[in-house]
Amino acid sequence: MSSPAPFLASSPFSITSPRRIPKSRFTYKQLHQLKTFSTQTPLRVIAHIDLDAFYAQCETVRLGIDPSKPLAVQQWQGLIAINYPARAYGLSRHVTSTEALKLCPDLILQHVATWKEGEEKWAYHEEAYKHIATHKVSLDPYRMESRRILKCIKESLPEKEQRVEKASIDEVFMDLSAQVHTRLSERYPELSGPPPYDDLSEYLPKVPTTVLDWKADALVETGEEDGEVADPDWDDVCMVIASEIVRDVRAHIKEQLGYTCSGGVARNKMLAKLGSGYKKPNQQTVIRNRAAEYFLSNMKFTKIRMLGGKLGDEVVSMFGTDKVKDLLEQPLDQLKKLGDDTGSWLYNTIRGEDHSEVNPRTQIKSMLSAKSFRPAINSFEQGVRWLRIFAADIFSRCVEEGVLENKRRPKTINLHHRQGTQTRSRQSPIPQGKPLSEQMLFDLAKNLLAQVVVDGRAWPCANLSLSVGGFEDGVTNNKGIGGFLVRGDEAKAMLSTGRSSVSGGEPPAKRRKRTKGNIANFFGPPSEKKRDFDAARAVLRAHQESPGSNIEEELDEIEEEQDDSSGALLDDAESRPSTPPIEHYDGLYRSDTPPSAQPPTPFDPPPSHQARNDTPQHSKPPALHQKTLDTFFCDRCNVHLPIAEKAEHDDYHFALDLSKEIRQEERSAPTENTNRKTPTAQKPTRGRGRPPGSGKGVEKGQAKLAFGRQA
Ligand code: DCP
Ligand code: CA
Repeated sequence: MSSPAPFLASSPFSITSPRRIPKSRFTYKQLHQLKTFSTQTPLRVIAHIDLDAFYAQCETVRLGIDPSKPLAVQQWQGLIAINYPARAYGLSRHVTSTEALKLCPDLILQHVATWKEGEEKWAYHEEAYKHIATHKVSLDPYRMESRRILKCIKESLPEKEQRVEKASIDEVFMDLSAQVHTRLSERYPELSGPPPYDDLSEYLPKVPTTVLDWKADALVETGEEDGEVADPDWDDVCMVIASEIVRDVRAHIKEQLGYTCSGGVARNKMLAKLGSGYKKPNQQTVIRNRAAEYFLSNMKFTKIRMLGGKLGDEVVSMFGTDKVKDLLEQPLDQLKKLGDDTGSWLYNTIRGEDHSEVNPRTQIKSMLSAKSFRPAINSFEQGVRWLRIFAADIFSRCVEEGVLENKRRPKTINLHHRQGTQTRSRQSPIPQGKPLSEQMLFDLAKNLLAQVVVDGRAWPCANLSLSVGGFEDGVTNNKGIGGFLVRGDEAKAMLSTGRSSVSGGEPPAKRRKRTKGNIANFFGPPSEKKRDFDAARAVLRAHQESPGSNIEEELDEIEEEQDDSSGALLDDAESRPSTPPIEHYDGLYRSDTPPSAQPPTPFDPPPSHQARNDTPQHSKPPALHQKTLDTFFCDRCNVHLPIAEKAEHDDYHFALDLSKEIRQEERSAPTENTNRKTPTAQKPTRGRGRPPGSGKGVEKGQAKLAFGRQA
């Protein structure tokens, strides 16, 4: 494909030359823009790296197993990662461990590490799959490896010319433009001089070669007869150089850490990601500009980044096709039926245009640690044991975020509690004046659970989760006393963003004086309940008496506000047939979402799932299970699902509601919050349930798997 028209100036022929020497299609200006990582130059080069069967490779490397042996990573009875030798036996994430062993008797099954209830550190436990009731999955080993890989990638690129963005636990984007510019100038001195007449709109000279060496790279076809033989231009040369860099980076990872990965090279993130998934494992694919249009037109748009989930489903149902080719025929105003910003974004995306930046800054806004209980738990004491794990888990991730160096720290802590169909949430500010510690998080969490318990009807509890949010850059110089306290307005904002909310099977609870509890709800507790209640009351009392309790007092002042957040969780639920166990996913919000597309929840799959054939079941369009005796009907998704999936599906809604609530809190400005009735009142009007616009390439709020803690 040729470069888009807007990039062309007058004519790629030298007007000063009497013989009209043919020149490049690109100008000096466009070449210079490479140095500054401009998103506008057609010479731009972006790479995407995706680890092959990541968790499986982590286990293979950790255990020193021959990588040609089939291995899968197990979580309870399911498989979450399958290496390529095992995939040859037809194994996928959809088979259980028992079925997998039937298909591949030599399969090595390694269970993920787990935290045991009440313990302070995760470990690889024997027969962990038997302990779903008392253990919680830990992704720390994979996070650690992920960090080492990121470090290795950064080491293999020149410090001043690198721009690397971690996109998920096993994916990275790299903007190679500046480095490519340097190599270009070194190799082709004719490019390093100033433009003729110092005019940056002059065209570059022609590439002095007609053949480029792509080594072992897979090149996607151009679809044109002369596409392959047409002379290369500088955009092709940029890609060859970028491809060399990617090859070196991949070799460095293999050499240093033993992992294989796949790479994609193209002019933007969207195409680069499609490239890395094109041929796996251990290969790299280049999508030259001349091939991009043809490559995309033969693709299902549901494979494109951001179109794998709800938005993609919506487009399919609106236009009755999942093919890019068909969608290309739709004029812009038709696509704008999806909303102005989304329509424009889609229009450009299917034409291969994506000017989003590679953003090296991690912008975690919240972290979540959760556990579904089967069987449910029944006491405050049991809950507290899990909270210790959650606090340890979250604190270690906060350390990675630089809380100890006061780089960033969270402002609020939230506890979500599910009992039957009812979800309760409690939130409190995290005191900002003293160093954040695991104990502090644990104490705050315990206090929040105690509030739920004294409010009554806390047991049996099917799901507990703890999250911290409102991450802000820390203040490194001395803070005045004001920095130590949450001020009235701020506290108000925290309260009104669902500090105490109930959703589900009963109407919103009346606002209570939460630190006092609601004894009326606790009619004649039998002795066990009484003990539970007393334990919770004791925690609340201790918390009130602690030196930091001035914050609570301030909050109590505005306690009487009506809490009307019960509707907050239900308005725009995504339909998905089932979900992975929520322990898999971290609530890690980052700034990388398509313009106007709904930011995924913390429980959305990593984007890699949305762009490949082996899409796991939870990111497919809603299942169309027929109604049978073995199904149940989910009225939120409007589908019949196998009864066996009910518990998991309920968890999914719980997780979804939770993430929406967190998101809602993240989005709400203090002034809006105090008046909040339901989220519908805040919803933007464009599109269906979309956040307000970004058509300017602003990306925000994508949920990703987290990178791990420091090794
Ligand atoms: N993962 C998970 N649960 C899922 C999907 C993925 O726990 N439902 C984890 C395990 C994977 C890792 O995330 O190893 C990365 O996901 P990918 O989709 O990139 O899959 P793999 O890396 O396993 O395989 P591929 O070679 O296809 O990238
Ligand atoms: Ca992967």
